Amino acid sequence: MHILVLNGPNLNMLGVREPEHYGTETLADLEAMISEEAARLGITVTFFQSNHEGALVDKIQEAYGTADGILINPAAYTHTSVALLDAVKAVQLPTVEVHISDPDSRDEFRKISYIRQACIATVKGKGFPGYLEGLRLLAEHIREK
Ligand code: CA2
Repeated sequence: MHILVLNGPNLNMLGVREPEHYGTETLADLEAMISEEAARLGITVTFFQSNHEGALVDKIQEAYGTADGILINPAAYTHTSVALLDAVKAVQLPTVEVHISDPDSRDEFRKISYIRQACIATVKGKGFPGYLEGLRLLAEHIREK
C-alpha cells in the first residue's frame, strides 16, 4: 500500500514560529514520525510539501495510478481552494484531511473546509499524532475495500 502525504503552505515553518498552535517540532520530525508508523503498518509513504496551490494539484493528479490514498493537510488552502477539492474528486482516491490545530475553534474563516466533502475523514486538533490517526484510518479503509 502506498500513501501520498501532502502538506500545504507554511508547514515548512513548523517548529520555527507559532508554537502555541503548531508545537515545537519540525516538518522533518513530523515526516519521521509518520514514516515510523507507516513501517509498523507495512505501508510505503511519499512526502511532499509546497507553498503553491498548483504544485499540490499536480501532486494529487500524479497520485492517480501510483498511490492508494492521500493524507493531506492543505493548511490555508483548506479554507480557499476549490482547485484542491476538484483534484481530489478527480482522482477518486480515498483521502483524509488532517489539521494540527482545531481550525473550527479559531477564526471564523477557518470553519470552512472545501476539501472536506471529498474526504473519508477529518482529524483535527490532535497535533502531530493526528497524522498517525489519519494514516491508520486510510489503511483500514483501503484494506476493507
Ligand atoms: O492546524 C492546521 O494544521 C492548519 O491546517 C494549519 C494552517 C492553517 O491555515 C489552518 O487553518 C489549520 C497554517 C499552517 C501554518 O503553519 C505554520 C507553522 C509554523 C509557523 C507558522 C505557520
